[in-house]
Amino acid sequence: MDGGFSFIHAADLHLDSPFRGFTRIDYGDENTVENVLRQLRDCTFKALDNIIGACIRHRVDFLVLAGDVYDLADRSLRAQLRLRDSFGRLAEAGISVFVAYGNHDHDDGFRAALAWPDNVHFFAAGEVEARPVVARGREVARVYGISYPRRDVPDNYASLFRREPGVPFAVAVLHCNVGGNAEHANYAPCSLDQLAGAGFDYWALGHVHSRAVLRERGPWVVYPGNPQGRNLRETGARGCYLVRVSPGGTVNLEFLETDCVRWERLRVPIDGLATEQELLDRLDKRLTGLGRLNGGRSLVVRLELTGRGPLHRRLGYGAALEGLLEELRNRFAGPTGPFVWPDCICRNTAALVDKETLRGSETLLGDLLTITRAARENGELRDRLLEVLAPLHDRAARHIDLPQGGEFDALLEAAGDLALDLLWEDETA
Ligand SMILES: [Mn+2]
Repeated sequence: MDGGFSFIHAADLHLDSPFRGFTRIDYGDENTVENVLRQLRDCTFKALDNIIGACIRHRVDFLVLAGDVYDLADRSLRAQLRLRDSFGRLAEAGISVFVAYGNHDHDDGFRAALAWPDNVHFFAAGEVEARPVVARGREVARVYGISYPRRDVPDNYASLFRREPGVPFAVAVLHCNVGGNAEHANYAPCSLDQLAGAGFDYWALGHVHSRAVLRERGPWVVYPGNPQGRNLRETGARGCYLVRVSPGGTVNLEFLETDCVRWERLRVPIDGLATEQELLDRLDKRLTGLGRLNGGRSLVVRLELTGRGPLHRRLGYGAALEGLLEELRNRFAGPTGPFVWPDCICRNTAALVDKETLRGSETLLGDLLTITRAARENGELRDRLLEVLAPLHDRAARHIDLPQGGEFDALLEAAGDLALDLLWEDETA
């Protein structure tokens, strides 16, 4: 890039993650299970390979890793050796590497004594360091960063960053929680306003595993997310950002997918299906479609059956769900190659109930349906319900609003259905 430059921003590699959540492997051919487990064991490393490959292919000037490179502070030797070899490939290509450690790989943990190539800089713990990036004979950028000295960092590390005069483009590398994201530990807390006003051009963040561009330009504030999902909370495409900076300083971001095994959730309704064969056909179609959508990548899929129909009761007999699971695994995974692996099937279905006929009947269920309807249509009863709910709501007011109008109707309907399904199971079991 004449006059401009580029870099790749990644974070939260969690190399050598153990995949503890993945335990449901009890149905499936032994060699197939081994193939699935092997790919899961290797996928954080494969994602690293993909990042390195992208650096070389796009001829970037440097790579930034913003914390949690390793999964544990006691870094596995395997992970350290793989990382060193990967950085060696970048050294041969003349690409610099800047690494800041986060809460998972803080400075207090075990570290093997290895010789790292000269192109790599690990930021010191507890203080901000600055390193120039020189390309084609001049400094194109300066990279600032800080590592965690221990796991818990309650300090506002962002306040330690100071841009020096005369820096052409300033990148700040920090593992932190911006704006008190409740899904992640509140380490190195800071606010978006604070980052926006600190005088840098690009905040290369880590810690939050879902990618998010918190701010575009003036400055860019970016979480790339983790390059490889590790459990069902980390679904969908994962990767890193390729950041191109034009000679005039204009920044352009491109998301690059780097994950090898992808996690997905799939909801399949049983409505309108009468037989197990029809359900299998529907599941086959949906899983085939999902595999195609994800470019033939290996997938771990949590299947959820929803809706109403006669299959609800049939699937409750014996080990019907286990049988389905085994059949699907045999169809979609083998001893080699990419797989689509349903890790379990949740049955959140309900029986088909003819509500109108039931409502007219002199039964407990009939009464329940009559009361549910009255709660929606009778103003007095409705007000009384809202009164009863008010003190409950006071306690949760910070988290939810009191339901209004149509929302309240929908809740009443859902509550009535839930009560009906629970009683219906009891009565017909
Ligand atoms: Mn992390």
